[in-house]
Amino acid sequence: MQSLGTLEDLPQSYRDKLTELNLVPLWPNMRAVLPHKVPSRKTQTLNWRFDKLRPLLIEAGDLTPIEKAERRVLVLANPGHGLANMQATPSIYMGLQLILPGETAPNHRHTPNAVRIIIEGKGATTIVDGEPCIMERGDLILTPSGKWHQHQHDGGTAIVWLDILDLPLMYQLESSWAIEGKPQTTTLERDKSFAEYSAAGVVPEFDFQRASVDSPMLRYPWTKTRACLLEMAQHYGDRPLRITYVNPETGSSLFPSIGFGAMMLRPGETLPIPKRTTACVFHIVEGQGSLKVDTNDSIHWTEKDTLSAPGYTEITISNASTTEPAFIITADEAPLHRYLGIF
Ligand code: GTQ
Repeated sequence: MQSLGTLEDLPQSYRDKLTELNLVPLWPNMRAVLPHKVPSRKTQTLNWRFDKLRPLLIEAGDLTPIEKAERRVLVLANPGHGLANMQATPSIYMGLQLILPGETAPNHRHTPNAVRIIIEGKGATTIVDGEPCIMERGDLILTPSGKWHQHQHDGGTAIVWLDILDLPLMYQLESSWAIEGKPQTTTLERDKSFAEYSAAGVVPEFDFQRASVDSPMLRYPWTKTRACLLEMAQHYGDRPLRITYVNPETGSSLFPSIGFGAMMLRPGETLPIPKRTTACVFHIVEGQGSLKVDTNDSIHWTEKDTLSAPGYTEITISNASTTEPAFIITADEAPLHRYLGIF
């Protein structure tokens, strides 16, 4: 690889004239933006341990009333991207949200797509365009771009969930904005997904119409995903037990930006994840084990932890238990990479 001229090679007077006209010479910066063969990555491998985080989130409940927060969230910020930029990966934002009994996170809508993964607590509902989605451990609740959503909590103890949004991408595109709305009234008794998409290939006889919308299913219950993985384990020999969350009408990813998946690690299993272009995040629903990225030291994880890893790496994920399976939900930027032709 040829070494290129530096900025210092150029006379100061010339550099000043370039700056004056908002011009920059490419060659001193060429290798920074087009590194040889492997991209530079800011995403660091990291575990946001729930046991460390939880007390601070609960403390936020004392320190900041919901009226002063709109959303009471501690953001899982990857230091590689700069903490203030609130990014877990180039396109993924993650945060832990707390709602106390009786509180409502008020109605709003925004351009970023969002998914919540419930971590603990019961009795909360996210109302999405009038559709109330009940929130239980491990469920994925979608609030797609532009849809009104408010969270209300009628349960007896605090509820905590993980928010995953394509906010950094929208922000970079100068397209991230929100508006606040009046409180929603529910137009249904419960979410439509319950009846319309609870079993593949079966729909209610009356009033069902194939949706033409991008996100016909707003709630993906964990109990179904977990049962599916356990069923696969019966028939898959030693093949990887991984599923992808899809739009049930089209088979495409939940969002054009972020793709979601889940995996089960058998007792004692070590799963190599083939090298891919996309950064990835992992949320541990059940179990304990370790994550190894390239030749770095393994990182230990346990239930309710959330981890990140950069793309273009060999990732190995191991279940430390020899008796219990582990269950993990993943999110990555694969749909976007595929669209761009770089996956
Ligand atoms: O619950 O609507 O973590 O709008 C960040 C922005 C959660 C939400 C976040 C949001 C929300």
